[in-house]
Amino acid sequence: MYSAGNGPLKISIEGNIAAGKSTFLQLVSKYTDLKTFQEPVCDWTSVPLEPECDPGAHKNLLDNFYLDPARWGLTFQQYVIFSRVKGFYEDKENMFNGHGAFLTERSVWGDRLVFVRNLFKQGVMSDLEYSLYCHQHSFALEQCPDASPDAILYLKTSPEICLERLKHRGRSEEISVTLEYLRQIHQRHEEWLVEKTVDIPPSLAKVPVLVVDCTKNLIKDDQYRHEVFEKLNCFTKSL
Ligand code: DCM
Ligand code: MG
Repeated sequence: MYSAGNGPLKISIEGNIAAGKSTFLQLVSKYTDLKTFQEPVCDWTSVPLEPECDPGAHKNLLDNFYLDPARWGLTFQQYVIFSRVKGFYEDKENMFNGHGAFLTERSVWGDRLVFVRNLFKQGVMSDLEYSLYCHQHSFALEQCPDASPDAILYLKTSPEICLERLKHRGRSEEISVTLEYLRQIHQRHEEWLVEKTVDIPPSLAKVPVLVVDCTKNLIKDDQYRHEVFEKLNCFTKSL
């Protein structure tokens, strides 16, 4: 079992948009005693404006991002990192209290190595923007090493199924998400977590990764869900 010299074990669930991460976390909460934390998407869809701007008003940054990624990509991704690190500080007691392990939906590394790297590779983020982001990201992690995961659970879902699930959940901001974009995000996950062709710091390269096929429906298929939870149980025990 993981010797928690620096607190409980933090497992990050990584995976494509609408891969089934939130559903998986709900199942984990229902069937195991592991603590879970969902991604703070509502922080991104409702950013409070300063009283000087428009008292009480909120802006939807996720919407801005999807409507104009070149204009809002860097701003949005900076806010994503900020909200994740802030969450670690604010929830620290709750997160780190009395639990041997907990699961978070995505991590600061998925943000950088999947989404930001993709924006850069697609030419949506410039060299300067990408470098600014990486400098800030590295500094934020030096200040808050707790935000880095100890282990990763990669929910691997085909981009075609992600698109079906995305349409089914019907988040209004994501109306412009295409199969092509989901394929890019899938490929960035594969390069990082399966092919291991991305340059990453040695501390991250040591982090164990469990890959779980999430193309099958874990809610409907009881036997498969049992199998997956058994795998997860062995994985957490081996850490
Ligand atoms: N998202 C993003 N960049 C990140 C993290 C998330 O663009 N670094 C987006 C992808 C989805 C939404 O936020 O539109 C989170 O949804 P999901 O729960 O499907 O991952
Ligand atoms: Mg989610």
